[in-house]
Amino acid sequence: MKELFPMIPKIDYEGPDSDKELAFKRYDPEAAVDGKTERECLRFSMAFWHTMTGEGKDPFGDPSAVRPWDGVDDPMEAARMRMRGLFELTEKLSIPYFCFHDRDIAPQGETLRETNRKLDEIVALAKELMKTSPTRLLWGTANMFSDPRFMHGAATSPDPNVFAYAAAQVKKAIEVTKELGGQNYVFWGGREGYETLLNTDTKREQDNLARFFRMAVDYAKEIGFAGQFLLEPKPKEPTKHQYDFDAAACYGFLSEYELLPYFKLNIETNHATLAGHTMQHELRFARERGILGSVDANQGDELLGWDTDQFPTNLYVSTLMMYEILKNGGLHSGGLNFDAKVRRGSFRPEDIAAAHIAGMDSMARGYRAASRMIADGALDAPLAERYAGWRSGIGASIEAGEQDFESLEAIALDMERIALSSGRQEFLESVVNRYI
Ligand code: XUL
Ligand code: CO
Repeated sequence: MKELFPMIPKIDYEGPDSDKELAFKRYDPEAAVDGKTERECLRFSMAFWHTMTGEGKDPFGDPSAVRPWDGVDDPMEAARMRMRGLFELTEKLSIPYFCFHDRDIAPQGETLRETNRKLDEIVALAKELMKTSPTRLLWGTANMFSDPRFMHGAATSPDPNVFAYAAAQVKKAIEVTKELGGQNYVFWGGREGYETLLNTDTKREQDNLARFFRMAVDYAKEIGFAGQFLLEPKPKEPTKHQYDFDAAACYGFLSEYELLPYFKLNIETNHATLAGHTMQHELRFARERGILGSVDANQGDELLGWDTDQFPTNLYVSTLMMYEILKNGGLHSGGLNFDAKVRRGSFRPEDIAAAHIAGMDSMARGYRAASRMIADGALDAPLAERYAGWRSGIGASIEAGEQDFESLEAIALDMERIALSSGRQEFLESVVNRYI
């Protein structure tokens, strides 16, 4: 088949000294680590919406991206080209997975029935391409935020007809995710949130959201979809307040509605920072509760307060991310999905490759630094030392449940001044720097 991106070659690993734009400097897909290849360990994924459907538009500017389907009038032909382009680029870049929303890969029709028909046609093409390609589906999802019908939310809409439409859409999206062997299914809360409390019944909306998730869980069981359901936290944008604010809010919601056994989280770096957290905080919170499922790897801009979805190039962040992921025993069915878009000025097709290379190199470098940090116990030893008091004496007795306020008062009343110990934050930061 004719190449759509002849200007992008198969990307080779050339090592840290390479100055070539289109070459890996750190990510070595075939390198062996713990009996696996780096490709298998890192489980990178390309986001269809940014890389294939994105056009380089912004609120002030028209499409800027130069793509092989420019000028193709038939939306279905453009959709076919995009799907072929996805397989071509993932293979050239040694990216084993991709992710999509239903509406990224195929255009809408007049009715949902017609929309589903178009979707089926593109899904069949993807399935055909998978026969000769190593590229697999990490997760599928439904876009329930672009169409005006979802302006007040989908599962949290005040209009039950919208709830019904959303249910039908997710039903179909789960079916096609299963059809393509998707390993997970993602719910990002689109417009599930509110603009003003003056017109919003927040309790009813969240009850309905839980009801919706319950129906999805039941349907997956009914059709034998064994993929992992993932909830993707985000605090704001597009709504002022998104219900799935951060990992802790998602955990509270899933616990309250007894959905915890069926869901893990898909945590995104830019969403973490929008919530006022570090990515490491979000990953740690999820990991400690056994719900770290997958990652949308990107980054925001320190100076901008919105979801800029840039490719992840910050090595400090990638190292601490990989630290939490490795401590989680990996991401299991999840992966590192580049929910990231090239800047508007990076309009060339080559920029797509360069951006993914930059992201993969950063994550691979973080992965290696974190692996060595863990192997050396570089942070474990100081941590164990800091909490040593809990392993014997009064600490062990408290943790064993043997103490109460009265017994502790008896110990404290005549206690000598407590000897303080340093948190050694700056030293520990220098330890991390040493490994990067
Ligand atoms: C939006 C976002 C989505 C989800 C999938 O901020 O991150 O692209 O990842 O719907
Ligand atoms: Co995302």
